Amino acid sequence: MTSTQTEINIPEHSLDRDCTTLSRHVLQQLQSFSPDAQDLSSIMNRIALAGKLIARRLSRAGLMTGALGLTGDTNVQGESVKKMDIYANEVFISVFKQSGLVCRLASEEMEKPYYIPENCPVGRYTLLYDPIDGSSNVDINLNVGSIFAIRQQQGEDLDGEAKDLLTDGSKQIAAGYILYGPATVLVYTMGKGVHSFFLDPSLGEFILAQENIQMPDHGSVYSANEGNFWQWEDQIRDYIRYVHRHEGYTGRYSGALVGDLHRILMQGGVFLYPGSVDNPDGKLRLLYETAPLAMIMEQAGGKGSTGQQRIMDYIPSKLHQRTPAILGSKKDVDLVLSFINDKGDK
Ligand code: FBP
Repeated sequence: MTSTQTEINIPEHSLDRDCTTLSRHVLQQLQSFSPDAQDLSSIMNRIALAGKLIARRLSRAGLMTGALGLTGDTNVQGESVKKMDIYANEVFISVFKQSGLVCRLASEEMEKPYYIPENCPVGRYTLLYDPIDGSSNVDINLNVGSIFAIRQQQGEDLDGEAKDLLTDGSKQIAAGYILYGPATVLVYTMGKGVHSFFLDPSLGEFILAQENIQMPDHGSVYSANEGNFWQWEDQIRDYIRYVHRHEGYTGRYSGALVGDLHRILMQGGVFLYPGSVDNPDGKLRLLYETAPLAMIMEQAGGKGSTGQQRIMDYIPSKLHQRTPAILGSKKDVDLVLSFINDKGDK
């Protein structure tokens, strides 16, 4: 430092934190600069780019012509498709073109996986994703999210049936979500803790906010669509009656799984989307909704159950397999499970 320069007091930690971008953090997590580590860091960086593009579109959609509303089509889930669902789905595909990273993408909006020819077979990774989670919120400017998981492709998948994806959650190399709320937040795990990043619009970068997040063992929040109450099994209804009759519980349900789970990650509690008489497997999809979020919950000290088994152990029989879901703090998930396994002695 020359004698003429003024000493600028930059707290070491804040500069270092401001420079901890997502791609740098992934390399730190992997403690390696190997080609595989670089690939995973690049994949996460492209997921971040998809998040920035979707956040920008959401922030402007209300002023744009034709950005909101229905397309008039029905997707493989039998749901009416929103224009934002299609936009976001295309964004995830576009950010991986010409990357040599991801050969195959499987999404809630596509019956079959999408293959990026120029990335195959060199790209050994598959991205599974829900481009817009909480679609019922998107046209009324309430919080929505994107959910993702990265898996390694096993075999050549020559018949395009992606059978190698029909395996348990331990095959997820990374998982996470992006919450489009007042701020845009990306939360991810690579099996070494859960970490959150806030999008700094002035930098256009996701910057590290919290590392190794551990959720409380118990929280006051229970999150469920009680409008389905009479379609649920007795045991689930008994659990809801219990939280209604006992102090210290409060209901919170935003209609967007990502928003409800983020609250529970930060404050504790439990989210449940049980099976019902008509839909014993419930509504939520395993490979790009409940399995990625169960990995996040477990890495943060929580749990994810179908009611009968760990969601992470569940082996799907088809790409768009649904599972009942109970996700959240250890003690709160155990309480729900105690009612499910209850033999009438409560
Ligand atoms: P989408 O991915 O199609 O939005 O479906 C998932 C979801 O919207 C979750 O985000 C939410 O928790 C749930 O479905 C709401 O379902 P319901 O309206 O039946 O309560």
